[in-house]
Amino acid sequence: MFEIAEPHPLSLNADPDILNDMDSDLHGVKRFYPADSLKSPRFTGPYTFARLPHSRELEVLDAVFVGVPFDGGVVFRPGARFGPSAVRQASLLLRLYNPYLKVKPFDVLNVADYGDVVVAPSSIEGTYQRISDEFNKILREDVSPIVCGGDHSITLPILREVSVKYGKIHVIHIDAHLDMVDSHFSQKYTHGTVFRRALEEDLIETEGSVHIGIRGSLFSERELSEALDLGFKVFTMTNVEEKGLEAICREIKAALSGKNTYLSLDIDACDPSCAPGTGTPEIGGFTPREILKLIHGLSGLNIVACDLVEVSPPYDHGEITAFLAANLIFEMLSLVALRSCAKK
Ligand SMILES: [Mn+2]
Repeated sequence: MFEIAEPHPLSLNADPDILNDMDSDLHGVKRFYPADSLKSPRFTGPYTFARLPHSRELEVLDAVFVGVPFDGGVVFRPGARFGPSAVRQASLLLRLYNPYLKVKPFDVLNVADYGDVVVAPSSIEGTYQRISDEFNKILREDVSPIVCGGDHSITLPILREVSVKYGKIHVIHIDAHLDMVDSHFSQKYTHGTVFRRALEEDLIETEGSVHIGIRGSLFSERELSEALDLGFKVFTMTNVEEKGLEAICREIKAALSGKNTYLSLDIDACDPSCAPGTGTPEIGGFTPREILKLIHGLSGLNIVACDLVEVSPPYDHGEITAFLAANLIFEMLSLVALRSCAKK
């Protein structure tokens, strides 16, 4: 069984009269809440994540949802530039309480939708500069970014800024792929090279860092062993099947307890039957129940920032990928909220 924390008193302390007001005042502190869907229908805009207010007032915020609509790093199917808008749209049904993790994230954290980074669609270098500038601002104000991509190449400049703030960072990388290729078509910066570049730039503390969900055909018989040589622990889907998620989560938690950790979730970790809208689908992935179990199994870790990447709406069907992604981002936000509870 997982150890899931009892509700923290801070997670349950909102005044019910002001709960849900978009821009309330609680004991003189400006508070942000999702719009009340009992007062205004969910499909009335503007469309922000979970119907939160749009704000860049970093000085009063604890966490922000940030869209990074860039897909210039893909090597196969594009479309992830439309990920943030589809995820916002699919997030309109999110409510206030997380019963799995027993936390009300919007009571614990002042959260707003920061809007999108203004990327440069034709330039990965230009986009990286803009991502760095924006995340430098966010992190400098002690605000936790909850990021929605975009393809996986956006994670590198975010990791650069996270390591400026926290030093070398531990990474939990949930993905069908290792994303440790040296280059694609002689290009060093793609969505498949991101963790190799991050290691070369000395951004990641490899001891305790993990790739989980790895599966599918590989570039060579050495790809997996080379990744292991670079220092991450690897849990393939076969390992998941044999060991079980509970044992794996226990192992990850034992290694990363108390350590500053970045959580990066590529939606292609999930099976194409429940997440078809992505750039590089691989069969045999996590079901929604399994990915929830994995995320809940990480509760209690010191997650300082996180991303969910590679949602490609043009390849989605009936918004199923976007709905899955929106809900997984709510779970990740809840992990960040629990970290904040533990610190108070
Ligand atoms: Mn990836």
